[in-house]
Amino acid sequence: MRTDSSPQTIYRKDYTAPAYLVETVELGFDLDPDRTVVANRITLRQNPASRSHDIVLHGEEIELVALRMNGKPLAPTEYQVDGSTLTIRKAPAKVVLEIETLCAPVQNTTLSGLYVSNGNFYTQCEAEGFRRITYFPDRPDVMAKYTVMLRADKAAYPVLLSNGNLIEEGELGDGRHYAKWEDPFKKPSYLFALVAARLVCQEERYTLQSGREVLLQVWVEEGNLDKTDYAMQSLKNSIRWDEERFGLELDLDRFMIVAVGDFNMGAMENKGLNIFNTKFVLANPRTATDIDYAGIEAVVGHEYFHNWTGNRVTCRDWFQLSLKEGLTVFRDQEFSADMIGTDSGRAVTRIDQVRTLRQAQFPEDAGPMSHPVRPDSFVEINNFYTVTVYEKGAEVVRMYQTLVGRDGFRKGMDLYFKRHDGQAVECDDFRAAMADANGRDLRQFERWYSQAGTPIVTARTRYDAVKRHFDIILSQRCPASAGQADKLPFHIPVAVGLLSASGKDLPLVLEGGKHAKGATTVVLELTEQEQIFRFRHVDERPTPSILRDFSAPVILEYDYTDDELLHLFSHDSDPVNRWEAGQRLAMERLLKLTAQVAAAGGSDANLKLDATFINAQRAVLTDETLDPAFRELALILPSEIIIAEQMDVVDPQAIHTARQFMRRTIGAALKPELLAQYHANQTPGAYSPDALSAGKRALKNLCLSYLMVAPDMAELKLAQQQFEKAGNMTDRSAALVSMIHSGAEAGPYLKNFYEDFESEALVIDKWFAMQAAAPTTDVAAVRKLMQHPAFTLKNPNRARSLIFNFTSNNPSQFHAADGSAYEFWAEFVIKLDAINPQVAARLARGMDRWRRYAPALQAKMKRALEKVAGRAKLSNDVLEVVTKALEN
Ligand code: B3K
Ligand code: ZN
Repeated sequence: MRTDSSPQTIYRKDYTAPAYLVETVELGFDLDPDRTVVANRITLRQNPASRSHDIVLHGEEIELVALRMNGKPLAPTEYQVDGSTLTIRKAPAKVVLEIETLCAPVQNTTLSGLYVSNGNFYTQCEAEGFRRITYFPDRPDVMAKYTVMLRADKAAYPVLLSNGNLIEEGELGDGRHYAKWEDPFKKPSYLFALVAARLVCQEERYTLQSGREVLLQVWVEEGNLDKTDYAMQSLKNSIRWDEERFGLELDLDRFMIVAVGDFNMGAMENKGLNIFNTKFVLANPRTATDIDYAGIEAVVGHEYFHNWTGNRVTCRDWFQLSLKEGLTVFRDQEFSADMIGTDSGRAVTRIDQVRTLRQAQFPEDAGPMSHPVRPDSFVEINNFYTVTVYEKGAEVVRMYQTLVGRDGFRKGMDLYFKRHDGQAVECDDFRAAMADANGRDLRQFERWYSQAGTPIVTARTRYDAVKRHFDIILSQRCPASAGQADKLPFHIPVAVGLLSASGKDLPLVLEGGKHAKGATTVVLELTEQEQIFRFRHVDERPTPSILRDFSAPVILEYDYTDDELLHLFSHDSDPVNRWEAGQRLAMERLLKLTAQVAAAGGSDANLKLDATFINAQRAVLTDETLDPAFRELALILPSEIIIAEQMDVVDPQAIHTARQFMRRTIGAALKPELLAQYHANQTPGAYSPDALSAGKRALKNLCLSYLMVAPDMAELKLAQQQFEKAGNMTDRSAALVSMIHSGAEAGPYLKNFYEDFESEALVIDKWFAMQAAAPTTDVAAVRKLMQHPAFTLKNPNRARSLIFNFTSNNPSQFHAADGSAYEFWAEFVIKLDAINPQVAARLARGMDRWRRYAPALQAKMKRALEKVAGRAKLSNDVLEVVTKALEN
């Protein structure tokens, strides 16, 4: 909680090297929920790179019991405590500090530091949680070797885990026992972890490609051992993949994953002891959907890949967060794509990434919390674990690969590790490794790290039939963002292909280009404000396919005609652009329909959808040469949030009405085809989460949702039967969602679902989430759901399932004209802030785009923001978000 009046802003430019480096850390824990004693013995030595002799330690919400330097107790006059820092001035060059502190894990509802979940102890230290455990120079550029002694009651906490290797364990008498762990690798404090719990594990000995054997464990609460197979399989796949793709081997003899039900985010890459939200570990066909399975694979991979990108090479300071996160997201994306293995499967993962960017990152880049991939300042670092740092950061890493090729990228990675293994470095060091390993000048590329905002690339084309030239003229601009009025040109790779009238790719001859003969996609490098690219020997006016595979995180403007888009939608060999053409066709129409609804006072009575569009949808739906997964993506209309981003003044109800009209019209017009595909894409037999089966289920369930927009008796029956007969959670929950969304009486089915899964927390989260996001659920209904005995604000998954799904995924209800949902938002930001500031700050972000709404809504949103901002007791986390939202 804020104690002083104004929160402090930290600037990247103010970085100074630590005055002291830590060599070894010995931690002793006497674990007790109410009163845990932490003994910490650190050896420090003055850092020759610094001139200061002041030892600066961080500590928060802990009670200092004893402090000794080089064996002698320090009197309170020999050090200063100021807020959360403890300073020992003019210390000797070599120092041993012995620090004893107390904390109360059971009272720690922030889930940062040492806390209790369902009676067990867990830690979360990134970014600055270690200081809630003991006094320490809690900054990522201080890397040290750790030895950890854990002592606890044996009956209550039979399992004692920490980083690295178990070197000793035994009994202490009076029912207590101990375990001593040693991590052979130097690490920053944010990677420290301990678990003391009643847990069971699935374990396996696994042989690395080098022949070395390692022990893999997945730890869960009793009763969940039937849900660990997929996480274990994903872990083994990750280990293998990193060996094969990047030559990176697991450096430990033991690697553990622990699942915990109360967790602020997805998972945490603590060295050798990854701690996971149960959501990204536990799965069996009965309880988990295809999306859950894919999430487990991605997050297990992500945390495992951090072992090299993040742990072995870490960040110098938190401004460099994307150095590890952007790179590791890119790695997990590539891993998931390689696991599917087919080109079309890879494209489906790419399309999903583009959707995430548009749904969440582009709005962030255009809103009050906009920041560069490498931010220049922050108040609370936890607010900067964002889609910009993660997903846009991954796009930036992907662009290196696009520019230097896959082999070149590997060379860059190799050089990066050769130079920086064991170090804490900057984003610039990664860029330098990529440049040097490939003999490329990547200086201008730095602007992707320093400039915020989504660049807009505008394309124009001209064809000279006589000279047989086709020119693509690309220009770029980037809108002003918070604190950055003018932007310099970015280095943008724009992958391009040209389609003939018959829909075939033309072989390309780019003037001055160095591409292979006969290439049908080339990467244009846009580095100036405007550039002309000329293709020669072009026999007919082609249809350009620009930004293939979404080669850069930009908004592409090109005046496509409907005919060109239809041509691309049926022929583009690049699946991402093929999908994109469909999205453009839909978006144009959705925007027009939305305007018509608004003009008609909200009515959809006179709306029309052209046959051309419906026929194009029909063609994709029934094209058996296309993967079901691709067809599903091609048929999903842009979300209400993505539509909103295209409008100067957002009218959420009109958007919803227009989109629903479009879905209803497609559902009615394509009824026979939807039904046929529904039946053709069944997946009988044992459930398997593989991409082909998941794609079939996705397409089938999309068909069902279209049929259920305005269902007749037969369609209702279809959904009910699917619900009753489903052999897996994907089909069961899809059927239930389609019923809830149709407005049909879903009550008995909801009840049945709840009773079946009452003891499965993750499924009950789904139960809340599907109701919260239904356009038929208003704020009153959400408040009623909050009265349900299964609801609690204290568990982040539960709070997110109901509150966040309502405020973020139910725009037409969240923006109800009377502003009642905004009041609800303010109330729960405040309530959550008292429990868990990190979770509260995420909820606070829900009002970021308030300036884009009609004046009447804006005024109500502003009032809600001011209500939160005006609270006397507010965390820095929430304060930063609402202050920035209210700033001009
Ligand atoms: N590194 C952690 C995120 C920590 C968030 C701290 N507020 C998970 C990840 O990105 O792998
Ligand atoms: Zn990460």
